[in-house]
Amino acid sequence: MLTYSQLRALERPPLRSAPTREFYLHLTGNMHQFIWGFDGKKWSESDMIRFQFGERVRINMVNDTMMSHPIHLHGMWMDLYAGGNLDTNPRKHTVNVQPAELLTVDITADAPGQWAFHCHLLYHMEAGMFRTVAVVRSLEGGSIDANA
Ligand SMILES: [Cu+2]
Repeated sequence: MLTYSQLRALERPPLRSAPTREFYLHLTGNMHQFIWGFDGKKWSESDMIRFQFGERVRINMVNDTMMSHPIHLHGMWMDLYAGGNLDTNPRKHTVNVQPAELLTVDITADAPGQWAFHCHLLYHMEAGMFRTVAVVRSLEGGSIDANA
């Protein structure tokens, strides 16, 4: 079986560097009750995920469910972390996270504003597996400036 660790970028995309911040995001849900979300919360219960404009951030996605989830980020690339070679890690807009898998992506927050971040199975998205990513000037707080 082919895996993401076998994928290589043909040429080095721009803006590659090591992340300066990272966090874990759990993909959560229940097939029987049809509840889906991130970190045990559906979208309406959750806060925005904030990126600081220009930062390089790592998300460690942990799939706690028994289904695979194609996780899609609008507006920015996700560089698959495939062993630390920043030259050849492929970049994707959607990554498929398998059951019980830890999948790591690095993102350059180069797109000010608010972006959708969600499971691309639309019935999971509608059940709550959706977060808003806000690329802001400062992580210190203050109002969300859509123009960062
Ligand atoms: Cu899903």
